[in-house]
Formats: sequence, C-alpha cells, structure tokens
Amino acid sequence: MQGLTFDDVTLVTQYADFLPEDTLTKSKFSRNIDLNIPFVSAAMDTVTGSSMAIAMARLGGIGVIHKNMDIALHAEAVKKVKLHSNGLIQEPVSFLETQTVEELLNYKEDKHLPFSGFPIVDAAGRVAGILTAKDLKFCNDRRLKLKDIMTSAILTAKEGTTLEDAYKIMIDKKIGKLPLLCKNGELAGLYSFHDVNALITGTSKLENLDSKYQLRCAAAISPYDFDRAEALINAGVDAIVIDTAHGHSKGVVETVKELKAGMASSVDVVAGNVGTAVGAKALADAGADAIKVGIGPGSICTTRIVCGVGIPQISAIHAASRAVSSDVPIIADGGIKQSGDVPKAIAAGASSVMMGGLLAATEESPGEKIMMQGRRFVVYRGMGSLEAMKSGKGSRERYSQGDVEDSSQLIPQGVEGRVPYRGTAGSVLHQFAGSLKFSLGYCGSKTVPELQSKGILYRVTPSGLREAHPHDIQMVKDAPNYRTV
Ligand code: RVP
Repeated sequence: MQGLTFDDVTLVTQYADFLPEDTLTKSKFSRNIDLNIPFVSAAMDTVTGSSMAIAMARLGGIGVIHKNMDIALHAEAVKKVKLHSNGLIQEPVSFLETQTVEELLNYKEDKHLPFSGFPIVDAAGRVAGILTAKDLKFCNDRRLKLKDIMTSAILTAKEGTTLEDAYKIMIDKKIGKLPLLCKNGELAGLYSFHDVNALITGTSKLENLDSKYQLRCAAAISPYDFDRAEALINAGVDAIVIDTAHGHSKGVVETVKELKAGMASSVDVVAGNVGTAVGAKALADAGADAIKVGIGPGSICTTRIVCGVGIPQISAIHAASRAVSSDVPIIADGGIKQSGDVPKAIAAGASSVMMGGLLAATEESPGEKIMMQGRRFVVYRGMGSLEAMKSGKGSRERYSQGDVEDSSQLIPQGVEGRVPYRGTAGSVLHQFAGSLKFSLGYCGSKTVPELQSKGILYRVTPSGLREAHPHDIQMVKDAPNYRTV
C-alpha cells in the first residue's frame, strides 16, 4: 500500500488548442449546488462565520459555517448570509426628518457609508421621504433639518415586492431607490437599483446565488444533531454538512439516511470525513449529496501523530472518487498549502477543495488578528485542539467527545497556532482561481471536469520536489502566491 500526497505528485502537460483565459473554473459542491470557483471554506471557528460565508459565495465558492456555537446563533449566521445580497436591504440606514444635515453627514463619515439615498422617517416611523445624493449636493447649510431638503414625492412599493417587480418599477420610473412599506406606512426594506440591476442583469455573475438571488451557504452539524439541522434549514441553508473526523461510522450513515428521508429532502446533505473507497461508498449509498475526504491532512491536525491513523490526501481523494458515481462530488478537505495543490486534487478526482489555514489568514475570518515583531498574524486552531474543544460542544462532538465535561479528560487531535495575515479572501482566491486557469491550460483541459477525467499525475522524488521550489536563491521579496510557511 502506498499513500501519496500533494508534494509526492506533479501534473503532466497535455496539448492545448486554447489559452488559459478560455478555461472555466465552474464545478460542483454537491449534487444540486454549483460553484463558480471550486473553493470551500472550512467549518472551523477560526475560519467560517457569516462574514467568511458571504465573502466565499460572493467570490463564487461557498462557506460552511462552523457548529461551535449554540443553535440560535448558528441559524442567525445562516440568515445573515442568505439575506445579504438578495437586493432587498432588510434594515436600511434611515434618519428622522427632524435630524440635521450635519448629523447625517457626521454619521455617514463615522460609519464610512459609501452610499447616499437614505429613507427619512417621521416620529411615528412612517416613511416621509428620501434624502438623495442630489439633495445633499445642492444643500449649502448643514444646520437645515432633513425634512427641509429631502425629496418627499417618492415612489414606494408594498412589503413583499419581489426583486423582479422592483427592477421593473425602477426601470420604468427611472428611480435609484425603492422603499418598501408595511401596511401602517413603516419602512419594511429598501431596494437599491445598483444591487438589483447587478443581480438581474448578471453583472455579479461570479456570485454563487440560489434561485431567489440569495447567496448560497452551507452549515455544519454533528451526527443526530436534528434540532440544529431543522433550525438551519428554516434559516434557509442550502446544504447541511455532517462534519466529523470519522465519517465511515454508524452515526454519520444513520444521520444522512434520516435527513435525506425527512427534513432535508429539499437541501443537499454532505457527509464526511472519509479517506477510503469503502467509506465513501457507504456515505454515497446512504444518500449523501457530496463526500468530504480528508483524514489527517489538515495543517492543524495531529490525528496521524496522536492516533497513528490517516491517509495521505491524494491517495484518499483518488480512492474515494473512484468508489462513487460521478454525480456525487468529492470535496478534498485539508492539506492545501499552495495553489498548485488544487489542480492536483482535481486530477485525483475532487470537484472542490476545502481550505482552513489559507482562509483563516484573511480579513473575513473570525480568527483573532495579532501583531508580532511588526508583522500581522491570525490565530488559527484545529477544531480538535484543546482550546476549541473547551469552548464548544460542536467541536468536541467532531472528535466523539461531546459528553466530556471535564476538560482535563479531553484527548486533543489538533493544535492552536498562528498564520501570516494574507489580506482579503478575495486576494487569496484571486491567486488560487487564477493559477487554476493556468493549470487547466497546461493540462489541455478547458474545464474542471475535463481535468478530473484526463489529468495525469506523475510521482515525484525528493530531488524532484526540491527542484520544484525556488532553489539556489535567497528570496528577498514576498510573492503573492508563494510562501513556504
Ligand atoms: P487546512 O486547510 O490544511 O488548514 O485543513 C483544514 C481542515 O482540517 C478542516 O476542514 C478539517 O477537516 C480539518 N481539521 C479541523 N480541525 C482539525 C483538528 O483539530 N484536527 N482538523
């Protein structure tokens, strides 16, 4: 038996009659959920909260919101993603008609609000007008009350007006803002033409949206965690991810079956993690809509050391993907260090890669940002680390220690550390998705599925790996897509 991982292999070039710019990065997360880029953020409490999930979906991928929090907060986090950019601003910033222009401008500056066009309400909360950019532009006295300069003859629509109807009204009447009103005239939301137009005409076409133009979002649960699953589904989640360290187990198989037979018939159910063909097949047979593969490759994971168990990731992906039908995508979870690992995972059979450490390092992660010796870092910890297991049951459940209350009795399988800050998720994924297009070009594959079926992986020797990295040079400048740590 031989276990190979990313550094043990390299991709072989193949004839291409097209340029990298002509390639497509579209792929699948699960049976019914597409991705515009094959990247998924990990269900970890230093990686994916609502901000990361929003960023991932906006960039064309998807985030899996972690489960190390109580059910109500978890459902709230999902709602935040789902309501983020459906065009309707649920709670628009509004001002009282008796406030002054000075107050409004101070608030705008304070909160760095890049937009104008604020609904203005009366003392009873009823909409009285809109303060447009034009109103502000021609106002030469900041002491004036908002009611003196606002536009009061405005068009409104009923609460519940759809995005499509709002678009028609705004085009017809040439208006930039459309407030929605409740029966009693109170503000129920606001459509802004900029957002509505981008969603309807597809100028935001990279975004990963559902049929209601809402950002897609996944969330993690533990085996038999049906109350959490129900709350997440009610909050509008697109996929439930049964997130465990040992997915080839009775609890995971039974949970997949029960979810698919009942409450989750309308959402996709992803299950894992496994690292073998039989493990993947068991979950696919139970009805899983995608299989998550990764036993021990994670950058913060110590399972292979502490328990002596795990399968090097390329071999695990290869085995799992060959064992299930092609409509059950494989998510390669963990161990991605460089962008070149992504096409290797795809050629081995993965449809997407899940990343922890690389995304923990970004602005949108919930991980604490720290400064050390003049450089920025972000705290990143394994869900099986002592710190994560102490702070939440969801994390303990991932490692089958949900009932252990006394933390001195916990057996960790992960560590806590820090990763160098990398800017925004967008800047990391720009490099990763961009590099993937070049990989596709080198491998003569126009699409991700094509690379999956025709990619050729060569075995690399230790000297081959040494040759692959920069050598016989001291790096003096950071490269945006090459780091050894
Ligand atoms: P990486 O991207 O290499 O940082 O790995 C992230 C993955 O590691 C997660 O998606 C999860 O599968 C796994 N993980 C999370 N916590 C731990 C642990 O404490 N052992 N492992």
